[in-house]
Amino acid sequence: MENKGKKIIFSGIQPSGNLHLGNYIGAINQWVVMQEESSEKELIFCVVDLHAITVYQSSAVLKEKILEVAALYLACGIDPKKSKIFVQSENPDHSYLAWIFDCLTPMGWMNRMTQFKDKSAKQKESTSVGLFNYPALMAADILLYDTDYVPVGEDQTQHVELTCDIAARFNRLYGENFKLPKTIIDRKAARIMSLQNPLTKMSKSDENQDGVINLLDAKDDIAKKIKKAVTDSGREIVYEQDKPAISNLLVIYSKLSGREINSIEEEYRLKSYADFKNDLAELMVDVLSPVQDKYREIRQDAGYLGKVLDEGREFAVKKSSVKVANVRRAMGLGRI
Ligand code: ATP
Ligand code: LTN
Repeated sequence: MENKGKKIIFSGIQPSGNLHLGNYIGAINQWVVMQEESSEKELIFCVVDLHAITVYQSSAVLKEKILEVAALYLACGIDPKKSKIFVQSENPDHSYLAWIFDCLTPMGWMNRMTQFKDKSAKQKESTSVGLFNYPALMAADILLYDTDYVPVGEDQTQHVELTCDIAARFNRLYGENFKLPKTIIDRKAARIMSLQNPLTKMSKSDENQDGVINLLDAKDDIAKKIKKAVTDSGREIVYEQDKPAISNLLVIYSKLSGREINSIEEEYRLKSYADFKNDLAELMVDVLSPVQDKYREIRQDAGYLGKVLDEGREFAVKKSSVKVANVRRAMGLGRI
């Protein structure tokens, strides 16, 4: 399909736990940068609660986390005057189109998804069919809005590629209805690693929370987690392939300060790990404190958050209902 007019950007995060520094650096920060660039675009950010329930969530916690994630989008700099925010399950078109994609996607394509392999290994016998089909719902999220760009961390690139395969298959079988999206990745920030195991990514569902800096962590906890962060053998503060722990800390420092890694290496050439960690903890608190203050302000104003999410839902439903009607017509579904 031809790209006409505004470019459309779509992304989402699951309300399945605490948002952390990996989500911030790898995803939300990119969204804010795109939002502030001058070119004409439509930005849509979703709280993907239907994705979250692919593993069990207690209803009381889920309800709270949906509002927490939405408020954190705003606190991190997503501006409702420039971007739309909505909750996925409030627009039924997502699950409708996901079912259609389930019917269109060969099992073999889904079988290749590495995230399913990783997550199902942790779930064991309680793995749900929904966790397996998860990428079809993600494809629906993206394709409903004629998305051009999907800004995500590296772990999601395979899902966006599958989205393109599903779109192309639909277009071949039923006519051109879907635009093929592109992933947008900030290569240097795409994979922030656990502070306790720099070979695995920082993740909401990590059992060892010492390795995860949450956006709402208290100052003291941030300092403790940085202090405890594992380091590599040797004493140099340098970015090198065989030094994954200190390299990860340097990437985090660079992303939070906006400084190049080599200028940070130069500053700490004659200093110790302890000096570096103290300064990193201070920098992190400086960046996260204003986000936390703004978050508290927004959470106290339920009316404001509700209004932002209502407007987002109205916008989303208006747009997606046209797409779903076209899809039904193309497929011969119902009496449309
Ligand atoms: P879970 O552990 O439940 O899978 P998660 O921490 O991986 O959660 P998601 O909701 O799956 O978080 O991810 C939201 C966004 O944040 C996605 O774009 C994802 O690529 C990005 N992201 C998640 N973790 C990292 C990370 N460690 N580094 C960079 N980006 C990340
Ligand atoms: N699968 C993504 C979350 C997600 C998403 C999307 C991201 C669901 N739908 C659409 C971008 C676009 C994840 O981060 N785990």
